[in-house]
Amino acid sequence: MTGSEALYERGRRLMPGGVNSPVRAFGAVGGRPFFVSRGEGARIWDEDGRSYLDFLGSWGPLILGHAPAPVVEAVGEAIRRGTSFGAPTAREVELAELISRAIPSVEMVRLVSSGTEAAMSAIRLARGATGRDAIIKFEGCYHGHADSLLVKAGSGGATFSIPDSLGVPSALASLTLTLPFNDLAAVRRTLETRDGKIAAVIVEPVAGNMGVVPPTRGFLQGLRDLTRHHGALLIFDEVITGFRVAYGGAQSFYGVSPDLTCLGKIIGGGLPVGAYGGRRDLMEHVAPLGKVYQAGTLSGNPLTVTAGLATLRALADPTVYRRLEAMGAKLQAGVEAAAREAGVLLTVNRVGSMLTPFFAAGPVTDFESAKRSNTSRYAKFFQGMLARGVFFAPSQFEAAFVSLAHSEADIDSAGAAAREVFRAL
Ligand code: KE4
Repeated sequence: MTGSEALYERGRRLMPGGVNSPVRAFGAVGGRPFFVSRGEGARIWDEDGRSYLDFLGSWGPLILGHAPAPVVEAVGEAIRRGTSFGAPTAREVELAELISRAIPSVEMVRLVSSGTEAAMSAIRLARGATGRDAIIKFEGCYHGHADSLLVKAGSGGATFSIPDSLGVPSALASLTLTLPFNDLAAVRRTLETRDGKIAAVIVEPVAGNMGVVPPTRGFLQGLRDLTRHHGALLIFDEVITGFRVAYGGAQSFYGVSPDLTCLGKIIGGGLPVGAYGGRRDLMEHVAPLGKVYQAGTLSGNPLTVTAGLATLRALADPTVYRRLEAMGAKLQAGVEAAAREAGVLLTVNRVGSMLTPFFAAGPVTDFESAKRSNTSRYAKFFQGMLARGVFFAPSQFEAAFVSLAHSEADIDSAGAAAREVFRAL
């Protein structure tokens, strides 16, 4: 057995599916996962010495690529001073100041250790601050695995949700209303019929978890206006889009300010992180100031914060997002040209350096249209690209990411691989 195969056999005996997060098991694309030995720049190497151009980037955090010098040097220096203190440190203050300057709607912020914790805590805060229990989310949007958010649309026209996992009490799931993404009329109807009952609307301002689906014109501003009119809070889950689509996140890209924002991924530079923040009057409800409890042993961890600061400081250069846009557009053009040449039905949705090739006629504007994709063709695309040394997301309903470490030649290589793969589909 090879390196990855042997590790998989050992791992699956001790960890469910041999992985520590389900999507890594390649369930949606078939085959067995390879085990990574190292990453450098735009590439990763597996335990059998094969290398891949990496367009997953650890699901979003690695906007600078793997082991970027600023992060390696900063964390290498910080670790010699200790790994965790359970007491406040200067760099947590610096990161909070940087986030608030970059995202002005975040007047106060709490650092946590995952995007799940960020979204779960933002929901609890919204319920605590408004005294209301119900929340609205959108089909196809994912906000981590907290019980209230692991739900799916109920049957029939009812928008009350049902659990989307064993172990989620239906009583809790029914407090989450699930609506179609980009459907402002459904939001208006729900807020009107349940006026005074909705604590918050939580949304990925650019959906990444049904594949990339941008907001239609007016959708985000409509959510802003409707929630304000009905006394519900607007929560932008920017765990993916924060510092990805713009230095100020999707809220600066689209010019719509939420009441609360969830962050993660990029702000930790690849180390475990999450954050939630927003209006000061809301955040002052959070313990120890207020009565909404949330805590964490490793929240604001010194190494995470050091990696995050090094990453965000590198992104402060305004030319960065022009380069990410240009490279994202180049990858989209390469994949689209390959599909056209081979007569393969493909719709690529992209915002900046996050994109998804849907094997569907399109347009893909919500989860229903995303689900019309030919997922077995996506699986063949994924495996074909992998065999040619190009690593895309192991699911049709995820995003691919371009980093600052990707060169034009890397993007051309991906396009060439796509041409071969599409011809063989
Ligand atoms: P984490 O708990 O995985 O750090 O963050 C949860 C989360 C919250 N909000 C959004 C918009 C997210 O995309 C995520 C996590 N994203 C998934 C994949 N898109 C992480 C990959 C995984 O689950 O292993």
